[in-house]
Amino acid sequence: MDQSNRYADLSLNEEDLIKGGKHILCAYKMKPKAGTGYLAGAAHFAAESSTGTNVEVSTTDEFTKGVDALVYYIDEASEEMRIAYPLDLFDRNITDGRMMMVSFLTLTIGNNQGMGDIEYAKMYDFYVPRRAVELFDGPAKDIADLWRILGRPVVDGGYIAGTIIKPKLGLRPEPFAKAAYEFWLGGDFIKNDEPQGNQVFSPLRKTIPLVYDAMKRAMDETGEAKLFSANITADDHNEMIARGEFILSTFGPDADKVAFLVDGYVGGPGMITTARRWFPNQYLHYHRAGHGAITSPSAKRGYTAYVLAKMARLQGASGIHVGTMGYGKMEGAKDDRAIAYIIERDEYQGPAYNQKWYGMKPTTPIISGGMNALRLPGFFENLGHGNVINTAGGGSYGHIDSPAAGAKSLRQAYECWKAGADPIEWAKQHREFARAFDSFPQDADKLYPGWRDKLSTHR
Ligand code: CAP
Ligand code: MG
Repeated sequence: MDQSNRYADLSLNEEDLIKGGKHILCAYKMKPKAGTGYLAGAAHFAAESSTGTNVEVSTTDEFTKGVDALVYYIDEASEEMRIAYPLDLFDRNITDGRMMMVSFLTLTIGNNQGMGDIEYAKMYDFYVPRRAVELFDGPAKDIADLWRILGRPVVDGGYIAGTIIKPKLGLRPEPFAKAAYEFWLGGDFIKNDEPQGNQVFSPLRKTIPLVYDAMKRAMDETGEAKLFSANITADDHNEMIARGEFILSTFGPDADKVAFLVDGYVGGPGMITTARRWFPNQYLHYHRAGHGAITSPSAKRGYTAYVLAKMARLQGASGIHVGTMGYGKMEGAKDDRAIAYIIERDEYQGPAYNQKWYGMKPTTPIISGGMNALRLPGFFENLGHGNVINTAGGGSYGHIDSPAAGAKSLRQAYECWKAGADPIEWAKQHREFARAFDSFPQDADKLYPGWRDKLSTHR
């Protein structure tokens, strides 16, 4: 059934829709199944994403039609489809009237992902009007709060050298805390790896006190504040609260140095909001493990990593992993810079929409995945700044001298970029950075050909 007479209005003007401020706009790459006309497929997509189904129903009235989602732009050649969703379609809390991300997802990227007449559709950008920005929580804490704790300027406080306790799993409490202590002797920030929690061989109630003890000893020895991002991911809301409260009570006077890590993609929006609303004093660290299933360029359905990051900021993530833009081990490309820019700036022109954030706190780009000191200078050059949290697991615990040397090599790499120095020349004056060449010789060969001879007397 062709529903384009109801669910499409190609006379609508995008600028007018934005000026009107009463619609969320979504841009998709969509291809209908063979035999389905492009506009007909798009209209059915909009119907299933708002007020319709595959047939007319007798209960529809004029009011209903007033909240129809409407296809307002298509270009079959580029598989471009844009839909305007009336703000009133989206569910609101009965407790405080706020909007909720699960409703955005269930409408704009819900049933429409499995329709019989749609080959695929993937959201690559969306626009929220000012009113929607006002109605989402946004971040409670941001990188300025971390820079303050670290004794840095709260504007452009720069690079936060971090790691992930490795191996990913298998450390019992004592070796876990030892690994933390050894990194903190040189670095700023440690996170649980995304699956680390309360495994039977590393009970959280035993591990966390030892981690706090390690933090205190490292702070005493270095005279520097340290940060820990503790994973509180759990299916059960009450379990998350129990973990968070135990961790905060354990860290006691240093609880402000604890961020909470949530595996937000696999956990879903509810898990993020549980952390955001129950622990508003803690930096909320959004790990996106699993996102590649739909954000990968090889995936034709779902949404992009850019969309994921934008949703995370609206939800209140203080920081989210944005990938390594082709410099690390995970999928990525240089122009993934956009994923950082959309969450850290107060306005940004994305792939389809210009988004203003009206002062909503920024979300920190968290850079992780195969990074080490050798890969960082090129990364910073591409991004254009270093106001990020970098968590390098292999890049720290794989340094041949020590985790602390690994941490120092990361910071030295940042300072090398900031100074605009040649990394080989910089390595001659910075031992831990030089030893990163020996630690990761394959990277060194690829990134700095001839390094062995040039650094022969400096390692
Ligand atoms: C990195 C990491 C990160 C992923 C996340 C891992 O470890 O801890 O979870 O990189 O990817 O488990 O692989 P390494 P992204 O530093 O040892 O690679 O940041 O792209 O979501
Ligand atoms: Mg990990």
